[in-house]
Amino acid sequence: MPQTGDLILHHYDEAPFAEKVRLVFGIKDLAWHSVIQPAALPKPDLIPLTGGYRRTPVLQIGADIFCDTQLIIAEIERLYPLPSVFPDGNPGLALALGSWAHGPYVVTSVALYMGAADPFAGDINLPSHFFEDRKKMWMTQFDTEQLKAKLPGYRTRLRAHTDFLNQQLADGRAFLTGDRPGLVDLHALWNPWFLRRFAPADARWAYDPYPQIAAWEARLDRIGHGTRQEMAPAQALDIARQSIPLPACGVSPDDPLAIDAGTPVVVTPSDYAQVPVTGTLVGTTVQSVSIRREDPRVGEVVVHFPKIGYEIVRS
Ligand SMILES: N[C@@H](CCC(=O)N[C@@H](CS)C(=O)NCC(=O)O)C(=O)O
Repeated sequence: MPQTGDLILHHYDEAPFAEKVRLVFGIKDLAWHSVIQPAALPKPDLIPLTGGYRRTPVLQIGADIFCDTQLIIAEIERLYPLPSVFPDGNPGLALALGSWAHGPYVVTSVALYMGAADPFAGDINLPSHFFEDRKKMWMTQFDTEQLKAKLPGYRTRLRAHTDFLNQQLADGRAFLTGDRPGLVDLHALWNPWFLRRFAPADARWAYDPYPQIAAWEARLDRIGHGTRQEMAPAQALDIARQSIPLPACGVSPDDPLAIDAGTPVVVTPSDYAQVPVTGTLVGTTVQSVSIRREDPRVGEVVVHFPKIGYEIVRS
């Protein structure tokens, strides 16, 4: 039976951003509930929780909904600090590296996949409208129709990004920041994990020359995902409905946002999948923003977003 405070991850198995969180569960040896959501729109069992945010993964704890791996991983680290995802004691650097990972690094591999002659070359289970869905979703980063001529540029940049990994692994260390795995590894794993599944030929080209990368990937793979238990989407929605969101942390009067608690606001990703989410501002921290929403299926929920990568304006 699920308990109050249980970790419920909305994801799908092929999602590389979700793999980051699954590996955090593995590093911390946590038990969690897995709710499989569609890989492409529509997502009728996710949107009642998020109010429109469609990206994967989303973490649910009762009626609190955490969007974006930046915030999801920070929240898991706060709740379960040991073993830390900052094993070398550099949390600020590891978190800041998210802006590299979620920006130029990820976009490079996604462009290679989207621009491939056969974008379904991998042996993965995706809906038939996946590619069309992603074309629209990535429109703010690149025009898929124009990608072919740009692939050499993306390839040469991928090699430059990969060189960062090789520089870290050059002294024979097991993980990127030392002998224990952490968030920096999870940021860097994104591209090889994604390309090996979605564009195997590009992955072979990119990583076969570097056996140290394959050995590092295998070490990360051995961490596993903690203890996963499947949950039906309807059960997760019922849990949200039966739960009360945790008390809001309030809005600091010196937050440069200068929006009072109780004000209707809209929060929108600023990079891609720019679907606005409307709610009432109930809290901000230096890193996050929280809004309360009502939904006929799940009742009152509080949705939490990181500030970095999101636009917050009065509605
Ligand atoms: N910045 C977000 C990015 C998440 C993201 O782009 N996830 C991909 C899947 S791995 C996605 O949402 N694709 C569209 C979808 O699942 O609907 C995060 O860190 O969570």
